[in-house]
Amino acid sequence: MVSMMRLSRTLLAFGLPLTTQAVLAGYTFEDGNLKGEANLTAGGAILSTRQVNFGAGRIDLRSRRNDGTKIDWQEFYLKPGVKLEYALQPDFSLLAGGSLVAATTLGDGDAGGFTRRSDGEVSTEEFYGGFRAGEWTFTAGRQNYMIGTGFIVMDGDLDQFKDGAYWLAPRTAFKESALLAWDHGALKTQAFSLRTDGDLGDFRMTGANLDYNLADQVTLGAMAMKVNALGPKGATPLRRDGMQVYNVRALNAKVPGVPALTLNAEYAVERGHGEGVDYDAEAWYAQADYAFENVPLTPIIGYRYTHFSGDDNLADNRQASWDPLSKGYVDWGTWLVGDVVGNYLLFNSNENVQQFSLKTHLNETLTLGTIHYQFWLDEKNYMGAAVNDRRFADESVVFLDWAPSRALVTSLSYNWVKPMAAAKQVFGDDQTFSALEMSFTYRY
Ligand SMILES: [Ca+2]
Ligand SMILES: [Ca+2]
Repeated sequence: MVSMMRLSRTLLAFGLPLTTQAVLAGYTFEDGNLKGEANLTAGGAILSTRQVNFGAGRIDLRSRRNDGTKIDWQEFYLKPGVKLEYALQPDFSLLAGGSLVAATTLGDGDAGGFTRRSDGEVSTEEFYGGFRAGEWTFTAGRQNYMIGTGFIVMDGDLDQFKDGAYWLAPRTAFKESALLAWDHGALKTQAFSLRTDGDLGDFRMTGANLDYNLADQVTLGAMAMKVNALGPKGATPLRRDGMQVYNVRALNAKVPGVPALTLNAEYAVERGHGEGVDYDAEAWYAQADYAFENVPLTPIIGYRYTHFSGDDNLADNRQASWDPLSKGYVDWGTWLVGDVVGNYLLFNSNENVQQFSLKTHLNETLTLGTIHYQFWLDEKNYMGAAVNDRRFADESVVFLDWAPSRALVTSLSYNWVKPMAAAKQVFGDDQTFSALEMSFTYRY
């Protein structure tokens, strides 16, 4: 379907719909019944972090070595792709597509210890075939798929270790997947079966999703799926075999008489049992954004509260921690909650977050924004260790996104995190963990 990554950060900033990315067709060609597109995406980032882990230092996840508090690194990737459609009849076409990702990490490796200087490789990203018959589409293989805003299902591949480019995260495709979609105007529904990569825990999600656009006033959605763990038992901290996930959402809701106000909300539960535990977790958010269209710089102010349940008893047979499964990334804070906290410290489980945002448009191509996040643990434990206080940290970011053309998107940001009681206790330090980030994405 669509792959957003950091490209869409600015598209969303300009209030363009997600489908705008379809406009970014690369080199297109048509020959009789065959039409296709070849495209190339290139991305790069230069990152500089200080007082990593609040002064406790960066821990390499593989060697457990502490590499100090000053971590600087660079990431690059290239992603060439091709899409083909061959019409056998006016209403029936064969479809095929594929792409490669070549990524690398240079310098000290990322601040979370997920990648090192030498990490990076070339691998197949998408590779699928299928057909379109009227309003029906069937595709199978390696492909991208996203539900809603990527709250639960979007990124099927965790970019870590030998993948390289942890922060840019160019890999998102699901493996050994099948997708049957019915696109009937305002009503869109899909049946899916998707396998994630081993870094994410190697599991399969099988279910169905439905979206209904109600007169452009709100898009209502619902999803139900089952999770099967395919990797070795105990390979991930959270168990998930046999889990059932149910999700309802209302996105881009307009309030009658208040066109400047946009509301978004979603609610999800994880139920069922397997691997000796009962699943009993929940996650939800509610967000309001207000756009001042007639004020200089057309500011948009926003507030969001997000809850990812935690587990008050890690020793019993009830797993109450929300499992983020294959959450994705579409824009600042969604669903990488805090560029520092979300990348290196908390991963959408056992977490409550208040988010205050302000975005302004300096001109057609420049967006200046700021976001302030306040983090609490939902239950008094962090990665399995007990803590005395729920208040975890505050993160702030100031970002400048520059999109001189539809093809090129660049971003400069400064992010800083102040530890609160829980983070101070966990890391034994109280410095401000900061990150200066510069990145670009170019798509032909
Ligand atoms: Ca990824
Ligand atoms: Ca429990």
